Amino acid sequence: MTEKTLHYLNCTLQGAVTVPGDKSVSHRSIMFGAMATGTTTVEGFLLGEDCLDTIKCFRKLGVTIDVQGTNVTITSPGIAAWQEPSEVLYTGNSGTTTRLMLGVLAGSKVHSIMTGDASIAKRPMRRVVDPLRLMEADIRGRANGQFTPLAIQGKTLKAIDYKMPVASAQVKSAILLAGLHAEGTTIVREDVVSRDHTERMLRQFGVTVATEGGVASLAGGQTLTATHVAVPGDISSAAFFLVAGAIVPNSEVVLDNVGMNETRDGIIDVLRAMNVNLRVSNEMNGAEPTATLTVTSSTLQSTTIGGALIPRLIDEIPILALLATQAHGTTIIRDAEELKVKETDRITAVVDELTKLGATIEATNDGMVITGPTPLHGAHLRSYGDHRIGMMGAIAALIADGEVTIDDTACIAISYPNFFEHIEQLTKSLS
Ligand code: SPQ
Repeated sequence: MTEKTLHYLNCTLQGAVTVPGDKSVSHRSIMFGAMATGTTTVEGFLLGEDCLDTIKCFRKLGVTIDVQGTNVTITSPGIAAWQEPSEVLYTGNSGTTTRLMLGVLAGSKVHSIMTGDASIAKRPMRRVVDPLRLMEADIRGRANGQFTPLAIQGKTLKAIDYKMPVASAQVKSAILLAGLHAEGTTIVREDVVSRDHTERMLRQFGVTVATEGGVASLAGGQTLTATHVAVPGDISSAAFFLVAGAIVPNSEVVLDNVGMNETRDGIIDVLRAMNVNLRVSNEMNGAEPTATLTVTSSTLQSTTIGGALIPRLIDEIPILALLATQAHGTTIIRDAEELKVKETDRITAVVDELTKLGATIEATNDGMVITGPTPLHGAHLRSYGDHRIGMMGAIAALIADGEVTIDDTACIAISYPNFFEHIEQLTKSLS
């Protein structure tokens, strides 16, 4: 636990920062590089704790992974030659590691046991275990596989045609990755397309994946070919400085190389709807599209966030709730009940912590209602060990009239290790 007290007097944000690599893409680069035979190279890798835990898991499977700054080299004998781990695979705080690895390990040739931290121990795993069991996966775990620790005996699987009950890229990815080791063609159907990094990156590794509308499918028996992966900046990390630039008076913040995958960029639509001054430039179309984003402070207006937009910005809702406290009118966030099963219950956490700062905010069953603009004052906040709640509190401190203390800021290193350095870099005191 690292308590931090923040007090910014009349500050403004000026300058440019490069946000760290995308967490979702970084995890997948290690997993896919480990599944492929040979040497995969990764640039722009996120050195966040979650992704470092993914690396440690694969080292225990006999994969050689060398980290030099944000460049990573993965040398693997291929999934068919992984060694059976003699130790438990520890997935830390990472839902992505735990859920995607379930799909990968279920189709491997090894027996393994996975467990994570106290937050992971409470997050639901049946959403992945159930479809994998339909594929004949052999997975045992606490509460019949709902919670970690989970034991997985790898084997050849059977393809399924699966209609997703929740919008979740983790569930979709686990099924598709298991489908690589299944007899037949695995099909996943979604009402709204969740983030598609798995489909895009599998293609980079030479796998044929069909995607049309909300349907993704692949034939079993395909192997991955080692390649090079360029990780874009994480739009979920950029979100904190996009909002900071919008709410701190007289600010201009430039963020380059931000991932602009259309299944992830819902925040851009919301910023525009809320009248944020945002410029998108230098657009690049690689395997993952990127752009430079420039934001300047402005008069904000309320909006409604719900429906198909939710999967495109689910991780940005805590920081968008803070933005809404500074907007004129009532912002409604709905259809976001998935927030309750993230690192913590993010509906309760956001409402409780923003209330302590003086916001007018109420929780609903599937989101929250925020009325603004409200001046924020100092408070003693909790992060609940959730990186995104911790960062929301720190950005709130930039506009709070008084000291903001956050009980545990160490968790921020899960996705944004140099977050406070970037705040330092951008803040200029006017007093
Ligand atoms: O990995 P983890 O802990 O689940 O991380 C979070 C986050 O806020 O960083 C969610 F708590 O991101 C998920 C995201 O919410 C990462 C992810 C992925 O990489 O596939 C998909 C989303 O989760 P889900 O449950 O909708 O599939």
